[in-house]
Amino acid sequence: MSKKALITGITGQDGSHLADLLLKKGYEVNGIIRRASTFNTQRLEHIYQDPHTKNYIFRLHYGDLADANTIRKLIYKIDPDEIYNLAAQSHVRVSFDIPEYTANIVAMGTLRLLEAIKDYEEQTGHRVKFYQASSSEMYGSSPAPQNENTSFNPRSPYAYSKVFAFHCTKNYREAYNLFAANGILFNHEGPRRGETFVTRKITRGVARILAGLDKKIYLGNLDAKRDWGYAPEYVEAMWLMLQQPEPEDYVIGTGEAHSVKEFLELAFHYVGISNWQDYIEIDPRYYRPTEVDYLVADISKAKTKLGWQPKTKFEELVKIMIKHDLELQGLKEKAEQIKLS
Ligand code: NAP
Ligand code: F7E
Repeated sequence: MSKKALITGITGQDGSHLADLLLKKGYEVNGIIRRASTFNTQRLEHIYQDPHTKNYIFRLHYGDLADANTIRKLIYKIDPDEIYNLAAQSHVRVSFDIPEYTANIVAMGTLRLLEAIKDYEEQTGHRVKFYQASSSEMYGSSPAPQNENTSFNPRSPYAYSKVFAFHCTKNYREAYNLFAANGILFNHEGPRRGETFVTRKITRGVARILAGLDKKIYLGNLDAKRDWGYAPEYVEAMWLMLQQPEPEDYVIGTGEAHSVKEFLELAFHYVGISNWQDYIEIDPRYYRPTEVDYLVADISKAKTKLGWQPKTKFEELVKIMIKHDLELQGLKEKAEQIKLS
């Protein structure tokens, strides 16, 4: 019998990569999707299965983390071995505009899931492993490098909601013996990254400028430093956390930090433009009321205990993303000039 996984947030960047990974490992993959007025499964098109397919192993179910009743019913219906909670209003800047909604999904949504799992385990005796998508944003203003012992100083509604969810996960592990692990992931990116996060906004913007569609990219704070890794490698770490004998919390990152400005310079450099300043305008609307200046991971624990380490370096990540966005704009020749290692 193949293992069954349930992924919340399966239509997102990480959810789609995790679905790829678990299908390759032979899992039956179940995902929760929200009802939308247009298709929202673009990142899943390559693995989508019609429900009438024989041996249907990729199953999508309607649900929402705001809806405890449906979540509970889905857990009973699917009977999963592993649950990965990746669903979130995940945009930090937007969380200042919609704090209550962000907390409802990110904080309370996690609590709803954990309560449903606890109840399900008590009723059925079936042990379910739970992964919580915690975030480096929880560290906020704590000095870098950050590891599992660094204190949290959240600087946004998104971050304090993730801190709540982190502690819920830990408490359900300690109080009710749930197999519940937090992955504290630093920024991870790639061609499937949402278009309004800064890395993708830059690579997409550069490609659109070259295609003659835009003249400028409007950005906020260029001085912030982040530890940027490659998303497909990070979902491997999520899976590894649930294969350990005991549930624990792990920091995942690259151990290297770069500023937004460095990302910009490199993205323009790969398409042969050195006067990148001419194409950038600072728009204060992208500033955050409280910013996180400097995040960089200390991944000693993940290296030792999970045997995990990142493979894709910063320069390669920028190349992968810019190449992809050039291809999307039909700039085939330009894309071919960028050679990946
Ligand atoms: P993402 O691309 O923004 O995907 C978020 C997912 O959550 C989407 O599938 C979205 O569905 C779903 N979702 C949003 N609100 C929901 C709700 N009310 N009920 C059910 N589903 C809902 O995020 P990501 O980059 O893949 O990140 C995955 C998780 O890791 C998130 O929890 C994020 O906060 C966390 N995280 C991300 C990073 C990173 O660098 N990427 C780092 C640390 C932690 P729609 O497609 O319908 O919008
Ligand atoms: O911002 C600056 C911005 O929105 C990175 C999420 O996945 O990673 C992500 O959160 C930096 C910030 O990512 C623009 O001020 C400048 O300093 O790409 P971002 P994030 O806030 O780090 C963490 C780990 C998560 O958990 C989150 O879910 O870039 N910045 N100009 C800008 N950022 C955006 N979005 N847009 C700009 O125009």
